[in-house]
Amino acid sequence: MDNDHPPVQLTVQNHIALVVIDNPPVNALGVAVRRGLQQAIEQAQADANVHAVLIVGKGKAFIAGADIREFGLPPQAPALPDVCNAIEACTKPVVAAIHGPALGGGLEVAMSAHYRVATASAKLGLPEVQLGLLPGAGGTQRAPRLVGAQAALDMMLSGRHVGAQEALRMGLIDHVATSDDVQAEGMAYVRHVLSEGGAVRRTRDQTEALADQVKQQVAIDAARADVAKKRGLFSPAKIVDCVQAALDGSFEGGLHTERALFEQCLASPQRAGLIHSFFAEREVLKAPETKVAKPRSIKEVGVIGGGTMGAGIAVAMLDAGLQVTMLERDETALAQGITRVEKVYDGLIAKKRLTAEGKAAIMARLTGATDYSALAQADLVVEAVFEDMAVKHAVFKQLDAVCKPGAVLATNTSYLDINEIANAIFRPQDVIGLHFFSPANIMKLLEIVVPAKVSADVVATGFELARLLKKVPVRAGVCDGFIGNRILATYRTAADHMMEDGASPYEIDQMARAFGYPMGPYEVSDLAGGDIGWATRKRRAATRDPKARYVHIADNLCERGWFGQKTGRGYYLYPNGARNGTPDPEVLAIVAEERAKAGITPRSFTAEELQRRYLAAMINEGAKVVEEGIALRPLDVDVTLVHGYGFPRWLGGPMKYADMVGLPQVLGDIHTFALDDPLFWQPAALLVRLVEEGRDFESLNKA
Ligand code: T1G
Repeated sequence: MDNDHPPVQLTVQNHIALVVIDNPPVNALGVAVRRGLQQAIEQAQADANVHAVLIVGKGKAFIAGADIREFGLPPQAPALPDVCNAIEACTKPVVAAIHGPALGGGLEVAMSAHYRVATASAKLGLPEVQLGLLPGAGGTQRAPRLVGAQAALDMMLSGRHVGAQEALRMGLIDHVATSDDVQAEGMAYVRHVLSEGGAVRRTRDQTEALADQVKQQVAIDAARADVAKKRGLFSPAKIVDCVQAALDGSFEGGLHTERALFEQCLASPQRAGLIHSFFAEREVLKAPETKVAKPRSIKEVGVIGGGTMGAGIAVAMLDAGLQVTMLERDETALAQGITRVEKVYDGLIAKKRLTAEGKAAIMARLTGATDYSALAQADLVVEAVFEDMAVKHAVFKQLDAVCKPGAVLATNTSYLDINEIANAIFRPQDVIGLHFFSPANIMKLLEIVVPAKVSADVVATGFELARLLKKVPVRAGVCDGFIGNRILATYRTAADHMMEDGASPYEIDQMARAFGYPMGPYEVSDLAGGDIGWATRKRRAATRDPKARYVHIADNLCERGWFGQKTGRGYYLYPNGARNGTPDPEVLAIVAEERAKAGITPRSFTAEELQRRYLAAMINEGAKVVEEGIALRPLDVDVTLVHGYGFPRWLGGPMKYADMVGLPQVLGDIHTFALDDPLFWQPAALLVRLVEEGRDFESLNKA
């Protein structure tokens, strides 16, 4: 912070102390801002010429919250709770005028003021729970006193943003401004307060919203029961405890409880994981090409293929407001593709999340075609046709002939060599991989696969498309499986090895769920369809290392047509189309049979060993993917596994998790496991080097 640009400026105008927070880009409450705020309040308090105080934020936000980068570092005074208490203790009325985000500590500052006014652009919220934390500057005590336990718990447990009108209705603010001039509106409201006598209305003294103790307790009990149902996160239950303290005890007592529980959340690995995810999800947007090239315009897009993937991609494009042409080989297939799109919107209508008119307006932007000439004006075309190189070549040959110059030509292939596709046409510079995940209109991850000859502005266009589609983009290099599927293949193989060595598929799935995955690898296989992995194994058979261990169990099930949910059985039984599978004794007999064929005497595994092997394989392959430049940084692997493969976001991703466990331990595990399979457990050179140098994966994220 340079001195001639202090992050908090105080001027006095007509007896009103104007406190402007100016800490770009979002007025985060770093230590300099906290000091500046505290000094401003002290100065206003001491100045007899000052009759009232107005706090506003400069730029696009009131205050976005505490400076998230400070967490995990030694705390620096003044602590935010003390700043908030000082604001509240001012003997002159303090008004907070809010525009844009007032989040976390930002809203806590506003709630410690005596009055709040907001413009239409205001976004008020207490999203600390999304960082593994809780409002730690009085928010858990002041919010219930303003809006009651129910509304306060809803805000704190969801982290959602509340607009100005809803905030007014809740009692969170006192007035909605009629213009966007937040400073003028704030000044007008201060004059209104002074004209009404200028009372100092301390939030800690508000009791009305908590008056009906029975009703408040019912809300707290309901929230506690709801939190108990949701596994995984640590801080929600602590938030409920804080609101209980607000109901039961004194304000100071409640602050004491809040501080103690905030410290517990701060110390939790979930805070480290979630904050890592917060920044990683922003870092992945900054691919090198996006810094040197502007994206091409995207208004009209073409989707080739109306199957599950093609229809899902078409819905994602339609949801982004784009004009979409779906191309299929004939009218029958086209009709089926359009029906798949319609079914998605009919489902939303059934859930009352879309009206029939809304659906009609969306479908009006979808055009069907069976002739490539319909794509002549498309700005971008993505193909989602059969995963066969000859088919891809035929599609791109047509696109090369028909599409306008500068059209971006994308493939959704999940493993084929995109360089080979690009080199087969006359404009390889326009070819890129856009790897969507099924269901493509739901899954957030979009791997943007960068072939050798693609131009930088086409890569930038891929990132722009991700922004339009509200996807999480990760830049990936070309290899079999790019980032996610390549790592998945490795940790799935590790699971198969453990299954053949003595663990049941059900124990392995249970381990993954206990770690925080929504499903284990065999449940995932049954959901996606075992035939997909089977096709991959058959494809790779010719090039598979004959010395590599190969487990036949999955093939054995597939040869019986046991693909999973879609065939009524896979690793689990799904009687009468049940969604939740039940373990199948016949599968266990097949596993035993395959063990015998392989000459293996089964042994038992502890849940901990299952987890360490599963994660060591994932981390080791992730290190290889970074080492080879397929992923730019370890954080790109983290974002991929979190947003495409169910890795628990509160642990930050496999590479962040490895840093938290300690790379020496991970490498030690790999060396131990290599004793019985040196080929599969070859340690990544990058991992070995980092351990030798005493560094971690995070050190590569910063580079
Ligand atoms: N601290 C530090 N940096 C932040 C930040 C924060 N709170 N919020 C945003 N940034 C950075 C972000 O990394 C990015 O940096 C740039 O600002 C623009 O962000 C004690 C404990 C405010 C809605 O959780 O939700 O208060 O990439 O790309 O899309 O009780 O940022 O440019 O280098 O997201 O316009 C609670 C988090 C903190 C709000 C703006 N507050 N931020 O969205 O821009 S904990 C939050 C957001 C706390 C107290 C507790 C969003 C936004 P770079 P952006 P945006």
